[in-house]
Amino acid sequence: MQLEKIDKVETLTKQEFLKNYFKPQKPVIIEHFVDDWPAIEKWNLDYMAEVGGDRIVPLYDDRPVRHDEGFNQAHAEMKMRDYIDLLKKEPTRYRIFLWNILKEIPELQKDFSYPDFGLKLMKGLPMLFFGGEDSYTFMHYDIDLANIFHFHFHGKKEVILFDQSQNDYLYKIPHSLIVREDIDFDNPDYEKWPALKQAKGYIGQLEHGNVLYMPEGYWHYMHYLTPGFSMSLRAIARNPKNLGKAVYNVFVMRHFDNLMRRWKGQAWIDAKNEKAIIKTHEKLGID
Ligand SMILES: O=C(O)CCC(=O)C(=O)O
Ligand SMILES: [Fe+2]
Repeated sequence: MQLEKIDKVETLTKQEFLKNYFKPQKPVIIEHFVDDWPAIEKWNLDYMAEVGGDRIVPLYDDRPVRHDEGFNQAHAEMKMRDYIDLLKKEPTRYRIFLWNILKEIPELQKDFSYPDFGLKLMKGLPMLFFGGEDSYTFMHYDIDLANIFHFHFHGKKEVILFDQSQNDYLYKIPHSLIVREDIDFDNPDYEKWPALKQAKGYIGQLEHGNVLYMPEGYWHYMHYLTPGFSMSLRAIARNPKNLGKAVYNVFVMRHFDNLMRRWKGQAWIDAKNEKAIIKTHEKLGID
């Protein structure tokens, strides 16, 4: 993989953001865009345990997708307080993924506002993500191919990104939003995954209070270097091609895949995993 460092800036104006990053669809990390948010002072793991301690949270580990589990179905549950104790005590694979904070802990709304990047942010959809030391979120892109603003809190997280033009090199699983789950993006085995050598992407590290802009449909892999959590805000895809893909994913792909899982069972998942390799190697003339 050829990974270029994601641009990191202290801050920038809306005009600079639109011209240098949104228009060319290029990622950027802004270190101090939301320094006026109360969240910058307040949000850490202890505070989350204080305000959300009794909530039951859905947890995900890194087990491979199985046919008998629904789309994004959780693997375990725990009280938020117990989960945060676990995060602080030891490395854990358990992550919280796509948790709607406005719905779950409405008082957290007071701690942030919707910043002006010159794009219309979707209100009511701020999602929270938590991870333990050394846990990672599998390489994927979001179903709606949105522009994502990803705010990080508490610890450090490393991100690897690819745009949609890299799909041929990533061992993408057909009818899904993921790539082969046995690829270790921190240390890829090029003997096994030779196409990855040709993939061109980005890498960067997020620290407390930083915001990462991920352009439309960007693939993202996130490795929590320490326990921590993040919030994503999103703006709908503007590129008609991406919007078309989003509509297809939401209304066709997801249902088709669920149907096939029910009909063919694990054989469907296994066949897709195999196809990911065959198709990638075929396209690139690798045997
Ligand atoms: O930070 C994570 O664990 C995943 C974030 C993510 O997938 C997103 O913001 O869309
Ligand atoms: Fe995502």
